[in-house]
Amino acid sequence: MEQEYDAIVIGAGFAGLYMLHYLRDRMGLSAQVFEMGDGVGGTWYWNRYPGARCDSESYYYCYSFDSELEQEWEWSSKYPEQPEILSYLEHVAGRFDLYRDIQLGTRVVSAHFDDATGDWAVTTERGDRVTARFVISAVGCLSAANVPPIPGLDRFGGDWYHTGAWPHGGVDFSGKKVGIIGTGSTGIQATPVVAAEADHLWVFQRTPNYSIPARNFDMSAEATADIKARYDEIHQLARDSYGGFPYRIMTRSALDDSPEERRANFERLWNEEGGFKFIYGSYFDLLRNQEANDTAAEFIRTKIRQIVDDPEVAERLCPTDYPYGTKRPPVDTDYYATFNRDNVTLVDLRATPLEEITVTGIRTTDADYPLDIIVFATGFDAMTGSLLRMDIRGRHGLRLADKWAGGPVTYLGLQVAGFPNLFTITGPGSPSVLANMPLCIEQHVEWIGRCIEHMRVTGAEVVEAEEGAEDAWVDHVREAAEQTLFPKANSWYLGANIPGKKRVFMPYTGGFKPYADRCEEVAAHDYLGFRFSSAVAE
Ligand code: N01
Repeated sequence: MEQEYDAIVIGAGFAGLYMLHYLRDRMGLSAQVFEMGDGVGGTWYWNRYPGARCDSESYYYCYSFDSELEQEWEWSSKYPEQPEILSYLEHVAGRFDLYRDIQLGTRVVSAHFDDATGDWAVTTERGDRVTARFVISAVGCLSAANVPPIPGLDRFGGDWYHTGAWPHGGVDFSGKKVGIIGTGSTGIQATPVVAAEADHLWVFQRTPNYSIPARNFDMSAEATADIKARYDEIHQLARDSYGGFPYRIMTRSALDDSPEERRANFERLWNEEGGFKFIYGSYFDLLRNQEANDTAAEFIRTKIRQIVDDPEVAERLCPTDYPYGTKRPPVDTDYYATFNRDNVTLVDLRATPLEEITVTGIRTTDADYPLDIIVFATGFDAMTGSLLRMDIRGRHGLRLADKWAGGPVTYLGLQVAGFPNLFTITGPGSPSVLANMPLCIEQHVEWIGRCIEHMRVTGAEVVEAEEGAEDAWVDHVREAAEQTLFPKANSWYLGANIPGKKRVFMPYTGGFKPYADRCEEVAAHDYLGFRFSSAVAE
């Protein structure tokens, strides 16, 4: 007999843990989580590379759904390291007794909708076969590691690792010649830490990045108490914002200020605030107006030139061909200064492209670099990769991979037409990857939970996005992106990092608050754009 559940949740990271708690403990449904890793935590389970820490501030990069949890948990610093965030998620799993409904070490292979019964049949690599009324994907947006198809990797004689699948025992870099490929948020976090340990580090850079100093600090008892006393206000500020961050964006354009005022403002954000405030607590038009953006970009380039001693290296580290913030803005601790170390060399892959990996290291058009270890900080098949590596089939056997052959289409990032009762937490078409992820996850989990509750009350068994609503949302997502500078960069938001991936701007750029309002409006109008039916209606 196949086990039957009300819902299967795929993934036990931030999204899956809260979804399970919501369905089981608030709604009384039977739910089973399948998690690929041997522990909970999702992103924070896998990404154990040196220097891995959160780029969002701890006091809001956490759940807000339970005030007791919020009051009892203590963050050690502004930007906690990966082990601390993982232990927070493990604490949540224990505190809400979630482990008993999570099957670890279990990769979901397929999920097929049965037109006759209106149920989903889910199978796993371990041989589980279960059915459920709902399938809820909580697989994360950045979970499918991308190891680029560089010729020769199979014959490399040293060790190599992808940052998103880091060995649990860590990697000993001492005395080693190390190459890091990639200068995204991950490479930028890892570089200073690996450099401090390795004999020599070569950083293989294809595209320079605009990184802002983190200005990390330990949380004092007073600062923690102050935050805990103001949580309601903090959450409100975050919910009312563009990015879901509890920062006040300025109401002025960067072009409203004189050059002196602007410099003073950028200096304050760079020196005193650091991190995402440089963009989300700054002039409102940095992502919308090229001229305004140029002022921030030039300020950052000036900083790079000031920090890096060798002017030629500094110039190679300066991005010039895409606007600031249109690739996910990295946050660092001593990244640029690391290039002043004697044991660090920048290799500019634009000037001297990477040709192949050899038995002994990396070969570019210019030189052979002998290496003991290669670190791939080369990112992820973002937003769609982790969904499409499962065989998901909706009505009449429609494969999600076929439906998305031209790029992902969703209604509100929550559902795909033709895939009834399948929800995608932080799916493509939602603002999550441009915003504060835990807040976006909570908004989706609660919306999905209320939608299922609505079905219970009204007696509906199946909910499905209408094609017209999906088409209109896809158009809106595209138009919203076109009103910003985002499409000017070859980013993973566009799928540009994966050879052959259809270039479609995947996240919703309209902002967290307008998006969440839209979801509320849809729900208030009897879930406008969603069709409800009985299980065997079609
Ligand atoms: O990946 P990325 P990431 N040859 O795709 C380069 C989140 N995150 O892991 O720009 C040579 O951004 C690629 O070059 P290019 C965050 O949302 C969060 O760093 O494509 N180079 C780029 O430099 C982030 O955005 C935290 O030209 C190749 C790099 O590899 C997302 O994860 C911390 C290459 C990949 O950068 C992904 O970041 C860290 C090739 N063939 C990350 N292929 C938090 O703190 C790729 N590259 C929460």
